[in-house]
Amino acid sequence: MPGIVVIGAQWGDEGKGKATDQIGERVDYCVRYSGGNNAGHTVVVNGEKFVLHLLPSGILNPGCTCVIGNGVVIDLEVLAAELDELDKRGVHVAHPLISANANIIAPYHRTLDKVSERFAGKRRIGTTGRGIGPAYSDKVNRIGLRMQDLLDPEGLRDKVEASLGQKNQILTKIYNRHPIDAAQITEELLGYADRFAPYIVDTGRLLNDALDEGKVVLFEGAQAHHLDVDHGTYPYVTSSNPTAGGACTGSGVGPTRIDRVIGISKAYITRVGEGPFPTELFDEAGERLRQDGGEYGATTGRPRRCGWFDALVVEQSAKINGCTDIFLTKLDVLTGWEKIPVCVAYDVDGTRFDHWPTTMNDLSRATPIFEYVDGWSEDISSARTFDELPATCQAYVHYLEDHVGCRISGIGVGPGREQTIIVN
Ligand code: 2SA
Ligand code: GDP
Ligand code: MG
Repeated sequence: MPGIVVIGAQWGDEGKGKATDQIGERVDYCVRYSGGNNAGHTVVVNGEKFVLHLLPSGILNPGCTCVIGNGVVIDLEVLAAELDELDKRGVHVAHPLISANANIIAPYHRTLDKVSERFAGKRRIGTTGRGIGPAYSDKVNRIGLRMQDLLDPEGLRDKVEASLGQKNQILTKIYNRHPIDAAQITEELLGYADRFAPYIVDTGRLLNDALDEGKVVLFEGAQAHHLDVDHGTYPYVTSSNPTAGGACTGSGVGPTRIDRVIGISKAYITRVGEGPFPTELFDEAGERLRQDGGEYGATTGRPRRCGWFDALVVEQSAKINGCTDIFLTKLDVLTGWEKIPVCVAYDVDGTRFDHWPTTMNDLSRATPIFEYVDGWSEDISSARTFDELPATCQAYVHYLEDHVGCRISGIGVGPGREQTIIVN
């Protein structure tokens, strides 16, 4: 009864979409368990690129049933548009099943996200502006709207009114905005009720039954360990739990059902949005990584901040998530560097840290201590076995493995589904 979790081991965009799609060929269910359409998960099939925001990345595999779990926040307009877009492109997919308990991102959540970021000035988080934080705040504050509310129009009207009462005070008195009309919002949301109603189910029961029957279930993380609201670089984090434990709370399966946790990590590192990033490059080396890796946000198009591989970042993720193995992606992007720096420790005001610092205060002052590993010049994008990689490239992989304390079981050498090496 295998349950497999895929998580981002850095600050996101490690290639979780590609890994999920690739593993998805062999799984029965693919489940999103956290985040919302802040995610941008890219899948390239036969040279055709798909960027998924709310749909699980297994959606392009015909035998795979897709599920949007209770831990996800759903923008109905975005979900509908994403399905329509696939249809328009001639890709006919089975509709995902949606948890009755998943919360809804209402239009006012988007508004609040954008205005609060604008007013935050230098304290801004650099959010995607998709309404994620305000939707999760309402969930925790117990004034959220849930998918099951679409099945009860009167109840929904009531909940929208209750939620908006307080927000309109904030919008008008603090942000100097017009109040939002509850009736209009309710009608807008109910416009999606008929379309989604047949797919709103108890996904927790469904997944547990599937596991009981011996089906393979893949839980697809969004964002990453270091963006987790509990474990990440708070407050520069997202508002959910993308870590492996979030797969349980965000989908309704117990920890005893998880057999494998795969951490996805780039062969270097990127971050989008604000927050500490010890190995960030501000020179032409960073620009070269950005260009070679195509490092622009898959949702917002923002340029991603780029830096060298940071072993402390990935070692911490591997430990806290109980990773069984790591997929190392974008190794092809590092082709052509004579020496590749790897951060193996931090210096914080003269003190050496061999592991992730306990406090954000220390982390924000950390400077990287690098070791330099030999690079390679050969094009590796058509390699399909570990043995086909140049010797120095193999040595780089083993070097990272040693420093993060976790086996590397897969390697990405290009964006295509087939551009993957499984390491035996
Ligand atoms: P939010 O919108 O409230 O979740 O933002 C809070 C922080 O989380 C970061 N975040 C992300 N980081 C990397 N990738 C994400 N998805 C997109 C992508 C990002 C994009 O695939 O490229 O297109 O800009 C993602 N989603 C959220 C965000 O930058 C904030 O630091
Ligand atoms: P995710 O959010 O973790 O799914 O990652 P994104 O889709 O936001 O960003 C990863 C980018 O890298 C996408 O453009 C992928 O197509 C691409 N990608 C994934 N794996 C590889 C790889 O091994 N090599 C290269 N060159 N690109 C890759
Ligand atoms: Mg992404």
